[in-house]
Amino acid sequence: MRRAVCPGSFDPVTNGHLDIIGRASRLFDEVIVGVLINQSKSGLFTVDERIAMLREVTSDYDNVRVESFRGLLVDFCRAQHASVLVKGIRAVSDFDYELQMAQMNIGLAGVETLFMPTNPTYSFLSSSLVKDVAKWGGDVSPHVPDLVRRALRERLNSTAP
Ligand code: COD
Repeated sequence: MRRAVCPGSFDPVTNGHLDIIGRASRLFDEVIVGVLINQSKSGLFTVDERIAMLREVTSDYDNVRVESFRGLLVDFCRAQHASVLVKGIRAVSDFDYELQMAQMNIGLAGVETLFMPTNPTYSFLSSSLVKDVAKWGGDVSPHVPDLVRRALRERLNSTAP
């Protein structure tokens, strides 16, 4: 079985993430979305909340499941019997660091990284930008699923649409 991991913080999931997950699901038999538990960085949403949102918005994909992980990503891949990571690349600036991580991950455990160019519609999109726009009452509806837009509005107590 060809199995891939799409890792990230997903705080929260955006349409850019979803585009990569959906495209990966067409290339692999199974895709595991890995949500990092980062003890040194508290997010806007808890890991459980991020997972719940991800499960809801990927529920149409039969071959996608969502799990959390802590520690090294390659250990998570090993535990999931996945030998490929799928990462979205938005711009050249992403590539520098992603290349370093890819080389480290193949050296650590032979885990390959497949870079997928972002859909141009989402090339500027990040969870941080979305949170900032939502915080100040901007409209994030083109950038996140509706469930995430509502969760952002509630969490940030914003007057955004
Ligand atoms: N379009 C396309 N792809 C996108 C977009 C977009 N608009 N936005 C994000 N993405 C993709 C990127 O591929 C990104 O890698 C992924 O989605 C997740 O993005 P984020 O922002 O939610 O998550 P990050 O970048 O914070 O996640 C970083 C990891 C969790 C992958 C990384 O920190 C990690 O591997 N940590 C585990 C510890 C470890 O193994 N460290 C050693 C690494 S060598």
